Amino acid sequence: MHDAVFRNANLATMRQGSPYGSIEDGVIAITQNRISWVGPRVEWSGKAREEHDLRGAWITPGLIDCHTHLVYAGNRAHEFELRLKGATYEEIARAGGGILSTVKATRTASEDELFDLAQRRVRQWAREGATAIEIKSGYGLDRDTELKMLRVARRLSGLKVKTTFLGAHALPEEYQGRADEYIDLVCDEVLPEAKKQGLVDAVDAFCERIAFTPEQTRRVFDKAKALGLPVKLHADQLSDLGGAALAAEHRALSADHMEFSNEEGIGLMKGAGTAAVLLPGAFYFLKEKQLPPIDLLRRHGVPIALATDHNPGSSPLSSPLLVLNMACTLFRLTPEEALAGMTRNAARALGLQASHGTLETGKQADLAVWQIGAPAELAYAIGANPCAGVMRSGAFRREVP
Ligand code: DI6
Ligand code: FE
Repeated sequence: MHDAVFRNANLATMRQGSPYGSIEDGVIAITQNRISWVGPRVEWSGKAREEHDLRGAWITPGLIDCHTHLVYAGNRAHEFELRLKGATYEEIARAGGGILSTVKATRTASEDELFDLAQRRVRQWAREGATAIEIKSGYGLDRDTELKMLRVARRLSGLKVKTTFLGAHALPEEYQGRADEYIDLVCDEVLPEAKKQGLVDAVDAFCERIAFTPEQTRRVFDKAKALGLPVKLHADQLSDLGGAALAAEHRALSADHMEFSNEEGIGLMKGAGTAAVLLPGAFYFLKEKQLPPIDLLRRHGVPIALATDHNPGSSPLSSPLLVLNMACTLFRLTPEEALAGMTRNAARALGLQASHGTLETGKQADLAVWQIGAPAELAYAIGANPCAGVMRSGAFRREVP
């Protein structure tokens, strides 16, 4: 006997093998927060305590946003104005604006203020069918504020949250000219404490001309490894520093951005099981010209995930559905690749592939219900929201908060 069954639904299971892994006129059953049966109606003969008629709606795995910087205070609308007058993102960062201006606001904000801001943001993801989100620290750049950000991320409700420690995001003002000493602080003090307090699921770094060198990134990754934490990398966003190869060398869960990544690095990623996370929101908002190497990723069979990169500087984007559309219009992904990017492959980029990202027996019952006629509509529409509800851990909510 199953706990609940959803009938009269079309299922985009996102299993590999057929387009969207789709099952029209399908049935999905849930028992103890897990998918206990999934398949076509004609093969279903089970019984369930609760029955729901979905009247032809589509069900997909809940969307997963695998790269965000969602906890912060303030905003950077003023820098947007400066950029529209011709300043570049790198120039603003070098002049002490950019990430460091968000660091100031985030250090000043109380933990409860940060929590209220983040909790309000998170609701928008749930409204658009997301059931899981990754959130990075990195706007504290000191021990107390990094820990504060991670505690806030852990307190959020409504979505499953994976936290990532991004202490190596930018060099704080008080360490100007002493980047290696700052990396000492990150490795010797902040990261071990965050780990000890149970606040970290993975470790990330920004390897870039305006941030940290490959050598400094290596030190952070070695420390993460010593603490038993998986790594990911902001790789080759603005220039090719060999980020893709560096991520692969450390068997990273993902290399993210990748606009300037080279083929050698991409080949190594395949061997290391490292996913690519593409971030069309940042590409769009910074008016980047260099497209990520989509064809190379396809040719080498590297799984492509997508995410909002939500942050106040380079991607103030709060819509997972718009990411699907942008991935198709800007990066020429197919709507199916886009949906895989925010389900199956996003789960991989977070190390959640055993429990999330597809509709399969045994996986967590995290799913989204959509009023659409075909799954391609999710990537096609701009600004529409056909989400009729989400289910997380087996609890269905028609009225998403
Ligand atoms: N790359 C990005 O796109 C964000 N962080 C990063 O390393 C930008 C963060 C910001 O501008 O506040
Ligand atoms: Fe980012």
